[in-house]
Amino acid sequence: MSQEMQQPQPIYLKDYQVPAYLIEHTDLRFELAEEETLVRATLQVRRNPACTRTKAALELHGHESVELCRLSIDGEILSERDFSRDDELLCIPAVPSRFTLECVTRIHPQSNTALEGLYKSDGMFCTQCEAEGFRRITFYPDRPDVMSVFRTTVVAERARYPVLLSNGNPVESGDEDDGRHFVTWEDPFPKPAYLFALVAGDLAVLEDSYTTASGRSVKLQIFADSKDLDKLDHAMLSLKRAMQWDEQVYGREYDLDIYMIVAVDFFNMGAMENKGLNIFNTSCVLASPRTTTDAAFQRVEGVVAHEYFHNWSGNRVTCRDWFQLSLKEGFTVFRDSEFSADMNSRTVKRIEDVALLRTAQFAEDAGPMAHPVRPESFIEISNFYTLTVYEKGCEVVRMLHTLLGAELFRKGTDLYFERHDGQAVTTDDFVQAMADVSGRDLTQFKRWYSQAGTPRVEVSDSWDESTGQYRLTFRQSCPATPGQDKKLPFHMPIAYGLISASGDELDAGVLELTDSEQSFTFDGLAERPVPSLLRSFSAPVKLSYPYTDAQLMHLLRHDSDGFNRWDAGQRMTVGLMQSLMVDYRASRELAVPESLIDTWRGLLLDESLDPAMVAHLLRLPSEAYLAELADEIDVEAIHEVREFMVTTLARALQDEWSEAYRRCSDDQAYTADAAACARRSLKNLSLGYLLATGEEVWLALAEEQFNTADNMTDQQAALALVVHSGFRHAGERLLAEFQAQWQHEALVMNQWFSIQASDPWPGALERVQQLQEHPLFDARNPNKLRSVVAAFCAQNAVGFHSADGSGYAYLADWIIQLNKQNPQIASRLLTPLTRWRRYPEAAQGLMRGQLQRVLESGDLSRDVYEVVSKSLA
Ligand code: B3K
Ligand code: ZN
Repeated sequence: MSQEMQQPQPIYLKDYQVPAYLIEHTDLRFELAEEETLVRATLQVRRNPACTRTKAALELHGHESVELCRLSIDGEILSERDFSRDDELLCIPAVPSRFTLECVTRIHPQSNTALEGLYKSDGMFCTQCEAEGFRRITFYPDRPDVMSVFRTTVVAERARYPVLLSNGNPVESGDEDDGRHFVTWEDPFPKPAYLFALVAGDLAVLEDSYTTASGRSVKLQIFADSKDLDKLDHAMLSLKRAMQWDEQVYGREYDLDIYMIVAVDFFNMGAMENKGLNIFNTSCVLASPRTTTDAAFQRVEGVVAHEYFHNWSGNRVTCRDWFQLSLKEGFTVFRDSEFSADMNSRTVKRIEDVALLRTAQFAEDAGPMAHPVRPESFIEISNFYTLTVYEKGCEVVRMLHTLLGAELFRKGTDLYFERHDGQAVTTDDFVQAMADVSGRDLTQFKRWYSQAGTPRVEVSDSWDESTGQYRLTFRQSCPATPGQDKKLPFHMPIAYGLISASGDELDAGVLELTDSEQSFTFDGLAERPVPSLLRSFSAPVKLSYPYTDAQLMHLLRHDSDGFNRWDAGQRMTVGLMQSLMVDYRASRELAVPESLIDTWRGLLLDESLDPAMVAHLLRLPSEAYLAELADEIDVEAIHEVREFMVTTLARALQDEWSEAYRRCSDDQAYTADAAACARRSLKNLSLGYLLATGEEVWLALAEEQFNTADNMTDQQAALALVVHSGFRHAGERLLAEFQAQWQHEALVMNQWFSIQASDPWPGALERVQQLQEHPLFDARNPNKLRSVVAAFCAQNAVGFHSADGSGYAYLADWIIQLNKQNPQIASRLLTPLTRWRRYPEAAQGLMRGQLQRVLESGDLSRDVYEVVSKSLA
C-alpha cells in the first residue's frame, strides 16, 4: 500500500445520506470495575422509512479499543461470518426490518488517556461522548441524526462509587451481590448518542430547586469532590438565573425533573451539555472569592448558562450531521453572550467578545485551517470545535438578530423550536425559520455559513456643502481561503450613527450592504458629520475609514455607542503603535505624542466614567491583536513598542495612576457585584502601570496588596504584575509564598503555573522546562498542559519565537508525545505553529521544519495529521 493511501481521508457534507436504520430504544447496562467495564447494549432497531437504500447493511461505529464479547439479533448469536469489522465500523449485511440487537462489549476506562468515551478522572468514572466518543463504549450508529430513548443501569461497588448517575430521571435502585449496587435512569427525550453521560464516584453534592414558569419543581444538584463543596454556590446561582432568563427571553422551560452538574478534574474542554447531566471541567464550575478571580467568576456564569441553554438549542433540537455544528454552538454562544450582557455590563461584554474574535478568530480565518461556519469537509470533527464555528457562528446569529429586530428574531426562534422539536436539523432550517417569520429573502445572507475568511469593508465619504448631502460609500471584499479563491458579496448589517461637531447624534440606524460597492446618501444635514461605523460591531468584518486623530477623539468623547467609543480609542492607539514599530525597525527614537497623554490623563481623572470602561480604554491592545493586524509579524518590535508605550504612559501619568489606584481601593469587605469588579479592574490596571515606572515604592504597594488581599483577583493581579516586572527577586519571593499558601488548590496552582509560563523575561523556556518537573504538573491532565505548555506557546510570543527555534522544537516534542496519548489536546496545542506563514523567513523555516518533523514522526492520529498536513499544504 502506498504512503498516500494510508493517510486519513476527509469526509464531505455533500455525501450526507440519511441513516438506513433507526434505534427506537437503547437499553444500557454498565458493570464498572477496577480492571475493566462490561457494557450490555440492547437496541430496538428498525429500518428508516425515509431511506431508499432498502438493502443497506446495518452500520455500527466502534472504536478499535472496544472488545466485542457477544452480538445477537433477536436472541440469535452472530458468528464472525455474519458481520465484518474494521477499525471504525461493524457491518451486518442482512438484517430484518425490525429487530432487537444485543451487544456486549469490554472496555478499559482506566487506561483511556484520550478522555473520550468512558474514562477515569482521579477516582471517578465519567464520560465525554461528543462528538464521536460513544463508539468507544459500544457498537452503535454514533451519528447525531439517530435519536433514541435511553434507559441506563449503572452497577458498581457501593463503597467506592456511592453516587451513580446517568441522563434523565432515576427510576430504580438497589443492591447487587458482592457489595455492588445499581441505579437505573430513564431519559424520556430521544437523543443522539453524543449526549449520553454516565458518572460514578464518591462525590459531595450541593442541592437546590427551581420552580419553572409553569409551576413544575426541578431538583438541581451540583456534584464535586467533597473538598470543593464550598465552591459551588456561584454555579448554582448562575444556573437558576439562566433557567429564568431562558423562560423570559426565549420562552423555554426546562423539561426533566432533575438537572445535574458534575465537576471533574480531567477534561479536554470547558464543559458538556449531556441531557440532564452536564459534565464540567472544574475550572468552569468551581468558584469562591478566596480562590477565584473576577474573570473566572464570569466564565463560570457564562459556561453554566451556555450548557443549560443547550437543552433547547442542541438537545431538544439537535444537528443533522457534524457539519451543522454551528447550528447549536453559534446559536448557544449568542444566547450565553446575551445572558451575560444582561447580567453584567453589556458594553464591557461586547468589548471582550469582540477582542477575542478580532484576535483569535480573525487569525484562524487567515490561517491554513480557515473554514466556513458550516465546513464542507473534515478529516477529524474534533478539529472543528473552533472559534469560527463558535464565535463567528455567534456573530452570524447576532446579524440575523440585528437584521430582523428583537421581536421578529424571537418569533423566528419560537418557530424553529416548535417546528423542529425532537429533530436533527441543519443551519438552513434555522435560517428558514427566520425567513418565514420575517418574509425576508435570506438567500444571500447564507453565504456567511458557506464562505470562509474575514471580509474587508473600505469606507469613504463625501459632503456637499451646498445641498447638505452626505454620502457614504462601502466597498467589500474577502480574501481567498483554502479551497475558496473567489468570494461573492455578503449581506451585512452596518449599524451607524452620524455625529455633529457639538457631539449630537444627527442620524442613526442600520445600513444593509449587499453589493461589492454600494453608496448611501443622507440629506438635509446642517454640517459634515463624523461617521460612527459598525456600531456594537454589527458584522464580523475588518472595517476601515480614514479617520483623523481628531475624529477618533470626537467619537471617544461623544459616541452614544459605548463599543465604538472604546473602538475609537483602540484605533488611535493601534495607529500610533504601528507607526512606532516602523520607527523601531528603522532604529529611530520612539515618542508618544503629548496629545495622547493628555487624553489618557483626562480619562483617568474623569470620575463620572465607569471604571471598567476606563480600564478597557486604557489597556493597550494585546501583542496578539497587534500581531493579527501586521502584514508580517515582528514579535520583537511588537513587544518592545508595547513595553515602551507602557513605560512612557506609566511615567508621564504616575500621579494619575496613583490617584486612580487610591480611588478604586476600598476598605470594605469583598463583594462580587459589577461595580466592585469594575473598580478592581481599574485598580489593578493602575498598579501595573505604577510598577512599570520601575520605582521601588510601587513594588512595596504591590507586595502589600499581595499580602493583604481578601480575594484572588487582587492577590493574583499583584503576583502576575510583580513576576512579569523587572523586580525579579521580589517575583520569586511572591511565587514561593503563593505556592506555600495555595498548593492544595489545583485551580489556583494552575494560575501559578500559567503566570510563570507566560513571563516573557529571558530564560522562559528553561523556566517552563523546570515547571514541568514540579510535583503538581501532570502531563495527563489537560488543565496542566494548558497552564504550562499552551501558556508558553500561545501567550508568550517572545519566549516561544526565540530566534534559535528552541520554542518550536519544544512544542513539536510535546505534540509527538501527546499524539497518541490525547490527540485532541495535541492538535489544539499545535495552533501557534500553524501560523508560520505570518512570520519572517527565518522563523518560517524553523516552524515549518518542526511541523515536518511531527508529520514524519509516524502513526499520527487523525487530529494531528489533519492540522499538520493542512498547515504544510
Ligand atoms: N458541546 C461541547 C463541546 C464538545 C467538544 C467535543 N470535542 C461543549 C459546548 O460547546 O458546550
Ligand atoms: Zn456549546
